[in-house]
Amino acid sequence: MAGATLTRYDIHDLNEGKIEAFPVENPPGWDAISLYYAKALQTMGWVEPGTGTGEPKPTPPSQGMPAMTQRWKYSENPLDYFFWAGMHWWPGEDWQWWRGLMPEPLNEYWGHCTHGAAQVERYFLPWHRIYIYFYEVIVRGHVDELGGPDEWALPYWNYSYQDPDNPWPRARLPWAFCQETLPDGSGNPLYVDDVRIRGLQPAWPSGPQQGEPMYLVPTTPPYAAAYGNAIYQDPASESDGFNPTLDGTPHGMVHVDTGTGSQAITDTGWMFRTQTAGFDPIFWLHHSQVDRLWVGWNALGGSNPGGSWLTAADDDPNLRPVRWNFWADGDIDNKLVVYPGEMLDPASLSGEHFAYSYRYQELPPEPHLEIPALLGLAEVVSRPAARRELATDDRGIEVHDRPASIRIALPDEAEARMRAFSPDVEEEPPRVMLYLEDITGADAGNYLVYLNNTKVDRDTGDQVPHFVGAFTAFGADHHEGHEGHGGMSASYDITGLVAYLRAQGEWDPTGVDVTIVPAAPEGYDLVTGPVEVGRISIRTS
Ligand SMILES: [Cu+2]
Repeated sequence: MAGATLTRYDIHDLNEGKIEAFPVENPPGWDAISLYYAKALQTMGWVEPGTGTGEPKPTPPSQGMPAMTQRWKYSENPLDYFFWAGMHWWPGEDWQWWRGLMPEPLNEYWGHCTHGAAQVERYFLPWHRIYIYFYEVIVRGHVDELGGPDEWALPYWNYSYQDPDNPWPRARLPWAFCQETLPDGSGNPLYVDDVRIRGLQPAWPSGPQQGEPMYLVPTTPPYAAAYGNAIYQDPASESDGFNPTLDGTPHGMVHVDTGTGSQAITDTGWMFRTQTAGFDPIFWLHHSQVDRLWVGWNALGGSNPGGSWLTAADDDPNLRPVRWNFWADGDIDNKLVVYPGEMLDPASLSGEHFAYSYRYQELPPEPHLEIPALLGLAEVVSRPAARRELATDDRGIEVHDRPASIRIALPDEAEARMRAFSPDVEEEPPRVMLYLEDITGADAGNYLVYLNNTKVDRDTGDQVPHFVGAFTAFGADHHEGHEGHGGMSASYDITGLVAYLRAQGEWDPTGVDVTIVPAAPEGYDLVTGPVEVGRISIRTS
């Protein structure tokens, strides 16, 4: 395969027989890519439900979550699934009550995913790219031994698929993840019917919608916010980086919804926590999609940063270690050290580490940014960064299961700085950004943000013009307590919204109402914990 370029396919298209190279007899059904993925996992230490020994048993006392060893054989061998899932995060690393249960010595290759604090956050996209690439290499080895397709590559779960007639049709689990058995009658490792492991099920198992198909909630899959992000804008570091907004939306949002059934049906699905996410086999298709969104963002002009940190990064003593160790052959002694700078263009990988390059079946379309278009504003992407502080509120706001609002006072100078928004002023309006910082909450979920509308509820979604965007607390527990970082942050370009509110007479020059609502449907008890946003600020260019 040296020099070859593999294609990563949309798994829904594969299951529906739309990819000719991998025909399906009675669509939706088993195509060779999905089937051999499932077969490979059977050989990578999958444990038939109900037959696991649960040894060792790192079951946390309060979560009610089944031990990972009930589904995956514990293994420190890079040919096995448990090893790769543990590389993302091994719960023993920071959960003291699990640590004692870990065989000694703690495996040094586990627990290195990158989410959260700025210095780690900049590695979020590249670390996961390298991680799933070498996982794909290992799975390809198993597929080859099983006599599967030579062109096997990791599919992607295209939950962000856009179809105006059928919104988010792929925001359901892929068909192959909804089948209890493979065609030969053996168990399907992709299928998980235990809501304590995976909250998103083929159908609602209980509650008012019991039996109906389960989808990610509509505000979870969109990627428009991430595509509007020109550079890294974490105010804590102010350094350029890779598209950090992708980490939150849709990446973290999808983790929360998949783990918790949109925060409604379980409290402990594996995808909900970074510590356990890698143990759900949907994880890899989710990250294949995130990687595809990165490729698509680059294709639309989003630029990657440069700098020596891309080829020299390794353990930083001040942070949870970021490591670049991977394996291509299952031999623990044949460690490959691959840095982010070596994989910035996955379509042309070269050098001894890479057996092949890869591409995606297709890239996502350019998203539609409605409000700026409506107002005829210039494309916000090319605008200068908004770093001049206009208003900051450090009181903090805690959001439980109901909407919560806070009023941010605007200074007298606000009106002068906003004057260009008036219809009779010719100059271009400033770019206006809303920052939410110090977002904490170890078991918190997804939230939606609105400006100047305190009447919204959990069913409002993005259906009012006051909708700003979403944020997730996924990963927030990762770096609570790290020096200088009280939590995660989210930022939104509200230039168009401010213009809209002024045009509608809904802009008050003395203050702005920020309302935060859990992104979970009404009618269900919210299973995620409260979130706290410690600091809210508005900045202009
Ligand atoms: Cu992830």
